[in-house]
Amino acid sequence: MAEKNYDAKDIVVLEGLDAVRLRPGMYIGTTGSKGMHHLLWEIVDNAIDEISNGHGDTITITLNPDNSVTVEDNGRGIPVDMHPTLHKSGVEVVYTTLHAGGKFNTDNYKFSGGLHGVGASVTNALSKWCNVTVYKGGKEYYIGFHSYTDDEGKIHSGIPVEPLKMIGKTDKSGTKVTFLPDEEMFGNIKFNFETICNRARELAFLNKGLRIELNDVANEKQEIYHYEGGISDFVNYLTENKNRLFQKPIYFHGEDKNFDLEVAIIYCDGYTENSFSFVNNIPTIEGGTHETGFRSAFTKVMNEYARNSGLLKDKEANLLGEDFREGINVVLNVKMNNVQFEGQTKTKLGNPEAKTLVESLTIKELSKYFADKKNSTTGDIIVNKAKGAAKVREAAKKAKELTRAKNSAENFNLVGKLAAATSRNRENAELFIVEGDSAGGSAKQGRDRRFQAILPLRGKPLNAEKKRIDQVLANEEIRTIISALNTGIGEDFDLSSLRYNKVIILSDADQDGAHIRAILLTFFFRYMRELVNDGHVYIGLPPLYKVYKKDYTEYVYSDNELPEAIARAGRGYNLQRYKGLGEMNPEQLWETTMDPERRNLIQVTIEDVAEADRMITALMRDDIEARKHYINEHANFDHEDEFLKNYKKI
Ligand code: 28F
Repeated sequence: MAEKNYDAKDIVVLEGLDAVRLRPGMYIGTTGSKGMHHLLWEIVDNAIDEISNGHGDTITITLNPDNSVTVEDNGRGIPVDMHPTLHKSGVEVVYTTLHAGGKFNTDNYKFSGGLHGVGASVTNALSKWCNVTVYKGGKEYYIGFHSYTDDEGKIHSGIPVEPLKMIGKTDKSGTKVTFLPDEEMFGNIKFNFETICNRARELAFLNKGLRIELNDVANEKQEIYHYEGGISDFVNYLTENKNRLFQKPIYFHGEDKNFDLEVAIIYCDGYTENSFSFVNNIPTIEGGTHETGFRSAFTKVMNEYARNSGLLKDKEANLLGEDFREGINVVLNVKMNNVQFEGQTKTKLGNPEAKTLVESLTIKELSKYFADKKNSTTGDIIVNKAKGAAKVREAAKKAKELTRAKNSAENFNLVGKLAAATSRNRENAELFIVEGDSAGGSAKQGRDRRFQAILPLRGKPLNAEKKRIDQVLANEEIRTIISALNTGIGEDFDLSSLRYNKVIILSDADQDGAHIRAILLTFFFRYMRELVNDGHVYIGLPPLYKVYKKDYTEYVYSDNELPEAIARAGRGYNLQRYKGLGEMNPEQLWETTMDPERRNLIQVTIEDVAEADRMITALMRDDIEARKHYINEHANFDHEDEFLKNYKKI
């Protein structure tokens, strides 16, 4: 597409900045840490837009010691000329006008990302101050914005201190922005280096060739992300801890007017599907039309390949989509205009044209890929893997029919282990899944039986990562959980049948407990993901210590807090260390771990599905050595462990 060179007059003007301070949630979702990080991503998105349109290649993000953050790119620099009717520089318009930007004019940039496309003015509106430097045409320009309180006590933010001015000469080209989030708005304004690293890595994978440098000045940390392989490198990264069935990922790219598609595929020896899709760099966690289009095209092309190569005989039935999904790892990257997001968390693509375009482009490009003889080994591996899956599917279907009657009788017994709650109200109902019979016994006695149900788990439930669905279903512990929750699993999962609003995993604070917890989370992640996405899964934290004296008791939940608790207790204190839940009597278990007023819960949220998946894969590996290695590097099964760090503490 011919690119139009535009200037300040092209900026579309819609609204003023006050709206943002008034209702920040509308623009950045929350005023918590996630919302604050959003301020940064708005700026980074603009830099990415510029670079992905062919101008520049590097973005640097620097966390400064005063909590401000600097983003710089080496693009063309935001336009500095005067807007003809607003009589302000292009930079000032972009930073003070809501919805300002070429984003709404498809002539300017082919596609535009932007988490919600609201832009830099939102960041400015929610910052204490914001400084912008533009390097353009041999000159350096500067404008500063700040927030202040007027005589009537009203706060004004994003106000230019002076108009844009030329401050010197330069041979650089690009834009540099530094801002300090407003502490009154966000409370804690510390950026999280690791969170930023994870998203920056993802952005570097999704935008081949883009270089992102991250610096944490105070902690002297630096990371650089740059992938010439783009999403092919991404699927390799995602499957680093798995056994791949072929070495080079399938990769193709296809385009149509205002539509770009890029797909990378690799198969591994497991049975689960791992698909990650993105639209304009935004993860579409709930999938949508682009995924649907891809699946149908992939199944079609692979069946054609299977027939043409003689791997599937005339008399044999076509392989199903689900057969091709076992062990597949896909990254689907779409760039398009006018995206519509739907679904519970607005992470599902709704545009109907995305289905047909992804479908036709995939059929075209993937057929081309397999027409090439040197890719036939890969094709054969995939078809043979799918044939294996189809065989098991047929066998499982027969077995299921045979045992259906028997199962319904057994399910009844299984739930017999469950100490149900007396009230039928689901709203505040809680299910505690408790490690071990003795802790289970204490929990049954200590609970508030009106709304708390207890399910004790003997032994370790089966590792859901390594098994096919029929084996998962055959496991007694897992079946007990499924029947207690009442939702069904996998494709049949139905959230509206859920009997408990909170599902709380209670395991010991040791290696075994962590393993059980990881297994349960893997199971929920693989077979009841909606339960997790919808925020029903929690981890209960039992205390690690009791500090006590004659008339004084304090429970301590982490090693960090212990010294302070000891200081509070003063001289002559006693210290008890809990090795497991089983050491607590029913009253203690209630006071410390079950009473909604006093307990500590961690809500399991999968904000970063890709990282959670990598972690789960690593933790669940059969290969003990690799697992140990991973655990040593990343996790110490404390309450503060790495595994829990991705999950939000409530
Ligand atoms: C550190 C953050 O924001 N980089 C940006 C550009 C470049 C242009 C531009 C941006 C004009 C009409 C808005 C330059 N020359 N980094 C950034 N680099 N915005 S933001 O244009 C702004 C649009 O609506 C640019 C010619 N065309 C565009």
